[in-house]
Amino acid sequence: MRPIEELVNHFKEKELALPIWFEGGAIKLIDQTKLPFEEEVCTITTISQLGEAISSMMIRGSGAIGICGAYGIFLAALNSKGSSKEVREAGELLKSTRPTAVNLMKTVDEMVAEAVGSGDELISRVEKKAVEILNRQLDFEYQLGAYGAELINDGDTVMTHCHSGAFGGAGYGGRAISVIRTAHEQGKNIHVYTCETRPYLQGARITALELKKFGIPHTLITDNMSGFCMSEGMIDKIVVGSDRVAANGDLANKVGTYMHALAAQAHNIPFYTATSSHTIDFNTRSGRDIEVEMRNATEVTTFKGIPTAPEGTHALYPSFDITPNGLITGIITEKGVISSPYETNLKKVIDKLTV
Ligand code: RI2
Repeated sequence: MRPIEELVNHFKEKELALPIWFEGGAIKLIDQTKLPFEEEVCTITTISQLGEAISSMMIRGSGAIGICGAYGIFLAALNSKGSSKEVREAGELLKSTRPTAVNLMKTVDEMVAEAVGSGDELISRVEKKAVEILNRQLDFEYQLGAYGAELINDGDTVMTHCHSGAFGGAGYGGRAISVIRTAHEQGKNIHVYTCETRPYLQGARITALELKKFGIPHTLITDNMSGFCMSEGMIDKIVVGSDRVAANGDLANKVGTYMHALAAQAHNIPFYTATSSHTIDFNTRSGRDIEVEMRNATEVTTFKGIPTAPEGTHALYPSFDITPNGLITGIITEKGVISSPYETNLKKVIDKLTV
């Protein structure tokens, strides 16, 4: 059995909610557009299929699409019988699928850097790196979950946005749900308000599914209810995921995050992002330098193909927004919770272990 298949079996024994894995010579992934009503497993045998799965958001979540980079480059090495040229080409295709989450770019670059030599030697090097990255991503979730859980008190109501969870990461809880799940597993009595997150509904369809699976009490709200809930004193803390953290601490995350952060500041509610060193990008100076993915606006004017606006209505779909660092109370990482001034404090903590 290949090392990567041994790792997958080990992950499955840990009962992780894997969004993607390697089995029988192919990549398998859960089609997240079908959740929560179907857990359809798709078999991916080519890089173009994987690229389409990422672009169409069959698999999504910055941690999970980062992991696609690991599995994808390994698949390319296998399919090309160890051709460094074809592996490099596969890397460029994967990096072109979605521009905002930095994990994908970083992971692909790490994997392609191992694709030296040729044939079985190249395949073996690439597979070894994939195993290292997959283990690292899961360790991040346990570690950041533990640091973040220290911020959560017994009895807290925690709001989150989008889905920053197991299916969006390495299988324990992604970023935000790793914090929430760890606090719950420590016996803290917490309640989660999850925003539905239009138009893809990551919150209603996937976060609610995971919180139910983990036995964590939760309430679903629409995105435009967050201000009401905060003004009524229903929310004690907010924890969201992250697609890219700039060198100055500005945060790119699902659209709507910025709005929640503004309301949180108005109501003196602590606002945290859960991330990892792998999502902090020192090559991006500030949020102004982060490319926000603009997705097909038909996802706004229809739901599951049913029109929700008059024919021909013009719509807009920025998939992310930028929350300025001044609205962020703390950045939860696998090495602790980093506070402002982020420009200096991020480098102090992360420089030593930037991956
Ligand atoms: P982790 C999602 O974007 C959201 O922005 C969410 O916060 C993040 O990625 C989850 O990833 P999309 O891929 O923070 O659903 O859990 O568009 O890594």
